[in-house]
Amino acid sequence: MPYTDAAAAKKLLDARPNADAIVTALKNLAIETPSWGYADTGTRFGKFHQPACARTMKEKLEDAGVVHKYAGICPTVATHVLWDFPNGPDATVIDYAKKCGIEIGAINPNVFQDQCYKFGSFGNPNETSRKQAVQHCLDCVELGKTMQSKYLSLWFADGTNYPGQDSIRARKHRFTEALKKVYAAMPTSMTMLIEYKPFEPAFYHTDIADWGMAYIFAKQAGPNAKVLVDTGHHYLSQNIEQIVAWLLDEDMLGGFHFNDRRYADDDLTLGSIDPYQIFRIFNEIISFEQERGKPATIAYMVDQSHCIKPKIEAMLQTVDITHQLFAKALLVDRKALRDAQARTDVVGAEETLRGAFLTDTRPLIGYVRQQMGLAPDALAEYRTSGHEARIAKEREAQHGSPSDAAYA
Ligand code: AFD
Ligand code: MN
Ligand code: MN
Repeated sequence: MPYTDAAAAKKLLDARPNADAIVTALKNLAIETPSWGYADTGTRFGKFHQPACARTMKEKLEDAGVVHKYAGICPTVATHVLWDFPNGPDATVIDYAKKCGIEIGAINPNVFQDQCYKFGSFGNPNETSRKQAVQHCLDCVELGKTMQSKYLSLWFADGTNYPGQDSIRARKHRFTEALKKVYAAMPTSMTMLIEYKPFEPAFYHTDIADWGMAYIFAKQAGPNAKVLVDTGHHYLSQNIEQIVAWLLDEDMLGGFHFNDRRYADDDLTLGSIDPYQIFRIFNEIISFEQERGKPATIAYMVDQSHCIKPKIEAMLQTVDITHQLFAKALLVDRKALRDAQARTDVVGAEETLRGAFLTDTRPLIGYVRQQMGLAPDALAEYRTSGHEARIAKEREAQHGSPSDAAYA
């Protein structure tokens, strides 16, 4: 059992002069899970029900609390305003979250579902739609204050589907104006995260399509606006760790939405397709932090909502692989890497990096988790708990199973 292999964990740590720092970093890693990752979802062609899924905000908070109970490193839950607070701010959510052992994290406005957003939100040529979108975001800032949230996390579906449909530059100017208005309403305790995405649902151009556009909008808005990197929001050939390195160096990396993809924004569980890429991202972060001598302020958040896996199990998988890959990046021998680079010893440098990636860090995760008073293997512990079957029975009895019509 890799997670309980104490000898392997000891061997790994004994070989590192910074063993204590590695263990501390692994204990302090905090990953925010998304409320929408616990509710029923599907594909663009239909929703698929899971009996154990969360139907209410309380159940989403309960599920996020269960993930934190088993994972131990997921103390906050990101909220999606229209889905989680359909009737506006609800201060009881804070207390219930605390009762579930977690706190409210990022506030995600929703300016992509109402009919008035058919041609966009901040970028819409129709002023009334733009005003509604700005007002919703201003309401979200107030909600964030009530929820004592540190982050206003903005993603826009805005763009066009056909050449000539609208002026790309006019839309850029509309975004600048709207973002500045929302930014001005934020308390200094809040950070605006601006998320980019190359395409979908817009298929000719997306108004915030890449990191450069998000960077410019953030710079225009103010010092508490940063870029949010969703790992699924890149073309297949893009070097994401290079983007991360630049944003870190410019102090413009606000956070991540973790998920994996084979083709597009598939929202698969992290590391299920390309774990090496996520390791390389963490390698850039850890080398930056070690060179600077202090941790960067980065919001590590999950953004997945696949309908094929049980929701809580999928979340525990993502959190566990994040912990493992983060540990691998912590194991990189930075001095040996720098020396090999300085000698242009390409193979030596690559083997130094790749050797850390190929190291099985499950024994180390198991050791750290036991130090935290947790079972060595969170997923195995959860899967044998019977929790999924229990809440499926309770929730179906309470809410019934939605008819297909409910998902039309
Ligand atoms: C969709 C978008 C984007 C956003 C998320 C939550 O592509 O990633 O962050 O929904 O609103 O996945
Ligand atoms: Mn996202
Ligand atoms: Mn996405």
